[in-house]
This record gives sequence, C-alpha cells and structure tokens, in this order.
Amino acid sequence: MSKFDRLLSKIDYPKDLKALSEEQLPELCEELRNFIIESVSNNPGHLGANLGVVELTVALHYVFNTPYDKIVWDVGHQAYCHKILTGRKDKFDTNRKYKGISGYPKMSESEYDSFGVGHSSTSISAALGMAISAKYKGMHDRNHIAIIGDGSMTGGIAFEAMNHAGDSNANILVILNDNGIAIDPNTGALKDYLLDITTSEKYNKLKDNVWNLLESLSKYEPNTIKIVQNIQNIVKGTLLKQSNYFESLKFRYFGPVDGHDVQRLVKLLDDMKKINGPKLLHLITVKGKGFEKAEQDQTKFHAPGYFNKDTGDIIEKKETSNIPPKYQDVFGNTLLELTKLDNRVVGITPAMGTSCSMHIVANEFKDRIFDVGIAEQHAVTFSAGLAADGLIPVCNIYSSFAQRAYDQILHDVALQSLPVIFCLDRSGLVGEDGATHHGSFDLAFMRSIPNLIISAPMNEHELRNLMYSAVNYREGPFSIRYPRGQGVLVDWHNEAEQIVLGKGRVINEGNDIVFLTIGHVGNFVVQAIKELNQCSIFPAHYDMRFLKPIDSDLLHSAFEKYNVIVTVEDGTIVGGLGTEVTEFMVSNLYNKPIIKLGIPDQFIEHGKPEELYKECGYDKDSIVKLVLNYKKNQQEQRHHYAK
Ligand SMILES: Cc1ncc(C[n+]2csc(CCOP(=O)(O)OP(=O)(O)O)c2C)c(N)n1
Repeated sequence: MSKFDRLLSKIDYPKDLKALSEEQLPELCEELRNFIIESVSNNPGHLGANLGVVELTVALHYVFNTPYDKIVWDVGHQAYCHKILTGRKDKFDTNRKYKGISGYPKMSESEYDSFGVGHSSTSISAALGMAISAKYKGMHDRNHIAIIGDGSMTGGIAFEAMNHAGDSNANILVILNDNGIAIDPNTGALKDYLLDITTSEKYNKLKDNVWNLLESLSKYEPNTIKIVQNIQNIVKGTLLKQSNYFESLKFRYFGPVDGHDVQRLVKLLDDMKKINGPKLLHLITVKGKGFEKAEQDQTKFHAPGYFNKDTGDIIEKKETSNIPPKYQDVFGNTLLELTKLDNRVVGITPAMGTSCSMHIVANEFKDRIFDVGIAEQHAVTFSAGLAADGLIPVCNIYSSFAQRAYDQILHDVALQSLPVIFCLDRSGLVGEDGATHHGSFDLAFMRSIPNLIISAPMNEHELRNLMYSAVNYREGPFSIRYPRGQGVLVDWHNEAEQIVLGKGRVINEGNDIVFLTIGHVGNFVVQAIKELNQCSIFPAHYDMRFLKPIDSDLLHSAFEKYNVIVTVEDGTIVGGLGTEVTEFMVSNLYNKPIIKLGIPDQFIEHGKPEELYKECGYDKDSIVKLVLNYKKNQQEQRHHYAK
C-alpha cells in the first residue's frame, strides 16, 4: 500500500466505501489512482482504461447495492478499481500472475464479478439476460448495469443487444464510457456521432438546465421525472444534427456527462436508479486520466509493460538489437513488402492495428489498411468481399478473437473458395491475459473446414515464406498462425520464397522416437533434442508446417522409420495435429504409440507463458523428461524380459 492510503486503507468492500461522505470521494479516487499507477508500474497490466473509470467505479459501488445489483464490465480490462473495492485489494499484487487473481472479472473469483469477460461487446447482452431473469423471478428492485466503452460499442453483438434491450422494458442501465479511443483511435461513423453529441454546445447547455430541473423537482413529485424527460427528448431531437440514435432504439438517453466528477456521478446514478426500463448514460472520460504520459500516449499506455511511476518512462528491455524480433513485427514488415510488390494486397484489422503491427504498413500506405472496429465477424466477411472482387486481403485477427468469426470463415470465405489470407496472431498460450485470450482452439476449429489451408511457421523466415506463398495462392483461403512474442532469429530478414503447399520439413532424422511439431513449439523440441543428444539419445524431428493439407509423405516416413510418435502443438490436443496424426495412422493401418503434447482439454489460466507451457507439459524440460522416462521404462522392460 502506498503513502496515499488515508481512506483506501479502511476500505475492503463496498460497505466500507458507503461509510464515507460524498465529500470524501474525490480524495478516495486520488488514492485509488495512485494505487493503480504504483501497482501496474511494477506488475504490468492495463493502465489507461483503469485510470479512466476510477470515479465511475467508486460512484457505482457507492450508489448501487452490489453484489445484489449486477455490474457487468465490458472486456473487463478496466475493472481493477472494481477489484480493489471488492475484496481483492490485498491480493492485487498477484494480478495476472500465475495462481494470482485474474486481470479480468471472473465469476469464480468473486461474487461481485457478475459475469466473466475478456472478449469485447458482451456486457449489454449479459446484463439484459440478468435483467430479464430478474423480471421473470419478480426481483423488481434489482439493478443491472452494463459498462461499455465506445470502442466495444462498435462490436456487432452490442448493437444486437441494444436492439433487443430497447424493446424489452427490462431494468437495464447501459453506461457508455466514451473516451474516444479503443486501443488505437476509434474508427467508424459512431465515433463522429458521439462527438457530435459531445460538442453540440446548444444541446449541452439546454440539457444541463433541464437536468438541474429534473434533480430539483424529482424530490417533490415523481411524475415530473417523466415530464422533464419529455422536454429533454424534444431538446435532443431539435438540437442534434441527427435524431438521437439511442433513443431511436427505445433507450432513454442521458448525457453527455463528465465522467470524472465523482460527486455529480453519485447524484446522477441515484436519480437514474428511480427510472425503470432501458436507459443509457453517456459519460465522457479521459483514457489515462491523471497520469500525464498515459493521457498523452493513450495507445502505448493501454498496457504499457513496466514503467517508472514518477516519470512515466516506459522501461524497455535492454539490448534490443541482439534479440530476435517479435513475430508481429515480422508480420508487419513483411506485409509492407508485399503491399509494395502487389498493389492488390490490403490489410484488415478489427481494431488491433498497432497491437498486430499493421501500423507499420498504415504509416506508409494509410489507404491500404482497413481498421473496421472491434468487429471480427465483419472483418472476415468484409475481407471476403474484397477477395471476391479481386483484391488480396490479409486479415489479421488474434486467434482467440477469431473464434467470433467461425461462421464467416466457414460460410463466407471457405465455402466460396475465396482467397482471404488469415494471419492469426497470439496463437497458442498467450500468458498473463489468461483463459479468455489463449489462442488454443484455431488449429482444431479450422481443421474441420474444407478448402482451407492451415499453416504455422516455426520461425521468422518461415512466416515470411508462408505469407509470400499465401499471396501467390489464388484458389481459396490460407491461414497462418503464429504466437505472441519473439521468434528465434536475430537475422530474420530472408528473401521470402515460395513454399510447396502441404510440404513439411525434416529438421533431423534420428532413431526410435520421432517428434512431429507444428509452429513455433518446434523450437522447444530442437532445444530438448540438443539436451537429449548429450545423453546419447537421438530422436528425429519433423516440422509439419501445414496441418492442412498434411504432408502424408512425411507421416508415412515417420510411421515407417520410428517406433514412437510424439506430436507437439501449441493448441488444444482435441482435434489438432495429434488427432490428425492418429487418424492418419488408423486410415493407413499403422500401429504405433502416439504421445500427444499440447494444451489439455481444459481452460488454462494466466501466468507467464513458460509457466503455462510447463503446466501443460510441452516446455523443453517436460519434453526432455518425457523422453528420459520413456527410455528408462524401455530399459526396465528389456531387463524384465531378459530375466
Ligand atoms: C472480441 C475482442 N476483440 C478485441 C479485443 C482487444 N481489445 C481489448 S480492449 C480493446 C479496446 C476497447 O476499447 P473501449 O471499449 O473503447 O475501451 P477503453 O479501452 O477505451 O476503455 C480491444 C480492441 C477484445 N478484448 N475482444
């Protein structure tokens, strides 16, 4: 706990917060802000979004009766303050660490986390479900609050939920936390609309007057709330350029309001509690509020890594020249080269332009990159449209967010044989973001789709070769998955070359055991084999490179030459490479033991990637141990039969 803890030190739960006077709340917000800055500076996580909702979070827990009333955070990367105020202050130093608390709301972690999140735009649907359930059960006094950012509001499911909620008469309050930015600056027409409301001077002046009237009259006469709302609606209709979008979806619209005035927020939320039915409160906040550098560079300070809490300087890893680049940067630079080579190549990102390094292209060719908002489904079908008209779309989606777009990949792309290139960043275990973000499933969920090429590079050269080959392939979709973080080659910039599709690589032959790997995990096997060689054990290693079409020549060779097959993949073992190899064995009447290493059939929590690889049993040490145990058993059996 820092030195700024006069009030915060007394607060563990919302009941303690409610014991404060309204006048003390600004001071508490200051302390919370300092607590978060100090904590995130030496235990990296999300910063900007959390600093932006300090006042809102305090006001919510001050006014509402949580956990009875339901607060649903969208994405949940901004719920640190909520966690600190709901029993997790003392554990906050374990945030995102192995076996520590999660960086996102998680239902099994606390009764205050009404809904588990990580992927965006779900809050309104979930809160609406709870609100309708409350109605059904006769719990008419319960409140249901969804807090959603302006970025997350661009996701299709949020629109779907608004459409449903507006017609439901359910008791739901949507708080639109409008800070004008997602991770990168927001895109799309909605942002202009929100800006229009925010900057309409006449509307805002009149709205404030009406609002003050509402506050003073509502104390005496409940019906005046309705009258004043009607006046407010007329004001909105006449003074805003467009008719009010939210009102047209049958939501009562309130705002825009300064989201950093905690005392005013308390009054407002108190008033809004009395109004039944679907309502939307539009808050204007600043991402990174109160920390200068975070306010200035909001994209970098979304999740800045280690930084100096006094100066705001980000603490970069030393010696950046002598370490391999991140896969995402190899992707960005290669895409730039490809856009120069062929003017049909364009990039598509669902709001992750900087995070996937597509900004490298956007910096030179702004019109070749399309940031479509947090809208994975749309990103895929939009790419399908581009491909149908002859362009070469490279659609980069984080593996776990691509789950959203399964039907679009299947129906709109693969079924139509459209040459869309999918680059699935953050495939495999991603680390501290945990279960919601691990890219565990793409190999398995894509394998059953016909017409789709599925590949994974083992290193940076391979990524470049695969991207180059994908651009030349015009028969259908082509998926390339790669993990978060660094590759293995300092000298990553090869002359990209065409790969024979469906062909793997022999890394080395050996005896007795063969490893079949796909993607970056092949490097774990390379290291393990080096160590095993010291013990005079010489397993073979094939890098399959493609899951589909699988290299059947290599598989025949593996089954013919070796006694034991070990498959290794950074993905679920249910339906991935191991399953493919097993099916191949059965179809081809081989009969050899297959050991499948990969993510077991369960959701893996958060921690450092190395900790998680180890937990799942496919880090270098686990692989070495597996082989040594196998050899030991083999010897014991030999002794047994020799007796
Ligand atoms: C489906 C999905 N796509 C992408 C992301 C990555 N992501 C995390 S936070 C974020 C930006 C959210 O913006 P906004 O809702 O405006 O909240 P802010 O961070 O500005 O508070 C994005 C794109 C995600 N969590 N879920």
